[in-house]
Amino acid sequence: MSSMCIATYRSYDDKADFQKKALSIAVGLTVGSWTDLPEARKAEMEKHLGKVLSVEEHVSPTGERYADIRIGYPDINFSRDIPALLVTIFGKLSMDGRIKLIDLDVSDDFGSAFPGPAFGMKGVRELLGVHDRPLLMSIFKSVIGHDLAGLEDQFYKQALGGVDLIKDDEILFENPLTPLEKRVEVCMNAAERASRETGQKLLYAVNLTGPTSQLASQARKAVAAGANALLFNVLAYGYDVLHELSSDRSINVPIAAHPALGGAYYQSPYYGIGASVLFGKLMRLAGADLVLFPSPYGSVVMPKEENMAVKEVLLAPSDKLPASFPVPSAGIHPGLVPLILNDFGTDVVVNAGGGIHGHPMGTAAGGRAFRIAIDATLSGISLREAAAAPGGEPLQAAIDAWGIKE
Ligand code: 1AE
Repeated sequence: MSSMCIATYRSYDDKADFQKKALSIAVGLTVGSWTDLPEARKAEMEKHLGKVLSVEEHVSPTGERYADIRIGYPDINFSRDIPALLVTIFGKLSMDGRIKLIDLDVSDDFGSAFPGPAFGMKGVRELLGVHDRPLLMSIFKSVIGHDLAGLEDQFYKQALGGVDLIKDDEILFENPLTPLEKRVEVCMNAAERASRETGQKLLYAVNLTGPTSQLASQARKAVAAGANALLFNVLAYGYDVLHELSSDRSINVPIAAHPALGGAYYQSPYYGIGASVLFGKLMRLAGADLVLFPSPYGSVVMPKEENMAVKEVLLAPSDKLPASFPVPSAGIHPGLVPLILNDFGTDVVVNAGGGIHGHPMGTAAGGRAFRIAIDATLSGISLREAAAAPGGEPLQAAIDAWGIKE
């Protein structure tokens, strides 16, 4: 059999003949029509024809009929780029009734066009010199309308708390008060000052924004100004843009993929693209070094099963693609650290904005509270015990503010 990419769909339908439906997808998204073709033409077209690999029918706990349908798409039908693949397997079909793309396996041949993350989890750890614990990321909050001095001050306070990475808020775009290169300069300056105090290295993921045609040159400007990481709103631009940026050797810094717009794709059980494909397979294939997505515990919630599926995909051992760092995010506070570490182990970036800046003792104490919570959890010590120990005040204040989720 020729090399194929395999898409798995979940189709809900009260009455459909799912075998027939599967066949119509396999034919309709490849050769268009089959039974009407003369025999000689069929022989020529066979190599382009999609294959129904399996159809598993089920009834949901609420009594709804659905089927999981696997279709193989011959690689010969599309070029080696993610837009071509997505349009083939889920272009028109995505609008054709209750059907969701829940899994995707690309062939070795298709995958060979994608080196994946340039740094990946291992490379990010190497840049920071941290190999044995989860990383901590802090998010700028209150960025719009602030000037450079305001951002520098915010950055310094975050860095003093012992965070490993600081990312721009995803809603900070090019603006006259804090233009990209100036922002990088002042923030990297603050990073250096804080480093002298903490002894820690730090990555600053500056938000890469603007028209697609200018992204690569903006990224190069950011790197030339000293940026050592980028944040990128991947779904607003498309996976192919991430792929272009991550495989551009002149943009030699890790890229953190922000999940903005993701809810429009993955949240419905009936429509869209499953979280493990959206934030997992496609982000890793396209080269995201770190991938942000909601956790099961914070303010924006993703069901635990989906969350763990994203994790598995990002971290799955592979001799072809480096692992991407999972970054469960949104509404994270120190009282959630044991749950997150229980789910992810040490291969995770704990990421918080409000949970750091909103700390009752201030931003730097917010970072410290997280670091104490992470160290305690790794040592098997409860948060309450760690908070009561000498130096545990920042954690105690965080627990008083936000509690501990069991
Ligand atoms: C899912 C993305 C989370 C994010 O980007 C963000 O800004 C979170 O902020 P907090 O931690 O909820 O304040």
